[in-house]
Amino acid sequence: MNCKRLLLLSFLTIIFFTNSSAQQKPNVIIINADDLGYGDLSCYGATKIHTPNIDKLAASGIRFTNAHSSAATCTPSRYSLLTGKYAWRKNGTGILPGDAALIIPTDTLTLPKVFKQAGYATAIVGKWHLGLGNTVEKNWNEPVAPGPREVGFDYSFIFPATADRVPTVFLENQTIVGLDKTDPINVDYKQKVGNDPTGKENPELLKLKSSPNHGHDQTIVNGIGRIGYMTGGKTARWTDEELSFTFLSKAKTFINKNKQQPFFLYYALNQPHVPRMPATMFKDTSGLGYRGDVIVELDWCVGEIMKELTYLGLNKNTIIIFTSDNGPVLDDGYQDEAVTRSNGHKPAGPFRGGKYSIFEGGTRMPFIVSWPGNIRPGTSDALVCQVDFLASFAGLFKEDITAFKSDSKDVLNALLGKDKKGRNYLIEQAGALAVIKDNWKYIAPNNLRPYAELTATELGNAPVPQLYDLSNDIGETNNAANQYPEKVKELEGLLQQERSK
Ligand code: NG6
Ligand code: CA
Repeated sequence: MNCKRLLLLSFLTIIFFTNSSAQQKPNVIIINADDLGYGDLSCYGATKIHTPNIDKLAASGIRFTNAHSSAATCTPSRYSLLTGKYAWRKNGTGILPGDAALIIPTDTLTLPKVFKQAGYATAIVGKWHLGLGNTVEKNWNEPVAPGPREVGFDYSFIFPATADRVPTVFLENQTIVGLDKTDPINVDYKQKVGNDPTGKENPELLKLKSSPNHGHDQTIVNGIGRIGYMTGGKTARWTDEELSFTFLSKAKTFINKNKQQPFFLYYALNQPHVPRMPATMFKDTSGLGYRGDVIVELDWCVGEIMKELTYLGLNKNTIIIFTSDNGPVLDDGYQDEAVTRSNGHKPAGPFRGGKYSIFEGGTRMPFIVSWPGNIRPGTSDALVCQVDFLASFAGLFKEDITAFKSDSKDVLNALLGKDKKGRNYLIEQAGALAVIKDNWKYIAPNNLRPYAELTATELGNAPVPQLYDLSNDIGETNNAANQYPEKVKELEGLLQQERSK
């Protein structure tokens, strides 16, 4: 062989190996919906709502029936997903206002950092709600740090908190998008700033009225009253009807840019969180009002991502995990007909309670893992939690995280359908804490209110120990604590042990 041919051959070999080793690592997309319940998808038994794209994802993967978020509200749930730690161990991890400081320490290992160490490009597109910057007071008109980048995301396109909290703007790589510097943004959660109309003073300007006594009557943006006050930044404010398209297009761009190398995308959808304001093409498509319509919209977004992966030839080498951050709620602050038009739809499926609740409705999540060609489709009742992503992917990449103190368990085999059990037990968090182990569920006694009037939620709190045998009482209606004192003791012991860690 002459010298030139040898050179060419070695060059081709290098290209081949670089490419093939990159190809071997699967891309990972975690799609996290906001306030979507176990019963909100047709593949989980919904009959009044149709979610054909997510159903297709489920049919190509594993549909979990005993999978959980670690908390029944957004901030602690998302904190756990990204840090691998239970949020109840740390103060200040409750639902954050839109001007909060970052609550994830920048020197801790996180899920995106696990991917980065394995050579992945990482991104978050969607809802953040974990705080930004080091302080509450901050200049929103300059790049804000620390934030997603310091937590491990190479690229971020987010909104800071929730769709019902100011500032109602997007940040790309921690800089507000489309801001006119001559009209600076000012945000305040204590008092009104500037002269923007508020829902309280100018209800006649609202296109979506807030529910009585829920608040959501401060600064009006796009005809919707929000929590918190803001002024300025008129060109940067979002239009709610475009939220899903904006996030979807940024997610697709990230996928396209990184199609040649392994990537991790955390796609944090905001549907069906309030305010529910679907794009026009989805209005009145579900028959259940805007809550149903934004679920149809969410399903469409998932379908578009799947189509894009197929178009790029990445569908076989991409793991998609679809789940939600906490259970469902109908009236969470706006008069959007979610209650009056629910038509018998059961957003939490067979479970009791919902968002905010320590009953299963609060944290038992829709949860689908798809990896075409690599996992056998089916259902699994293995006990898994979003807090486990960190250790499971570290396991996949053979990263040694033994020195890292966390609550995350390597349940990779369960996620891939090879293990039917999952974790031994799990601590769930709402106001109170609960333990779920085998088919038993124990809720620690507490003095919190049992019922939230505003959202009509059974919170699951009681001053006495509660024990439910989920094998024949999935709806947690029959407290069996007196019947099984030993079981109560065992599970209370586990809880104490976890608390003292
Ligand atoms: C609550 C809001 C609710 C929602 C929730 C956060 C009131 C009365 N209700 O405090 O509308 O924004 O916070 O939801 O203010 S979460 O999914 O981000 O946790
Ligand atoms: Ca939520």
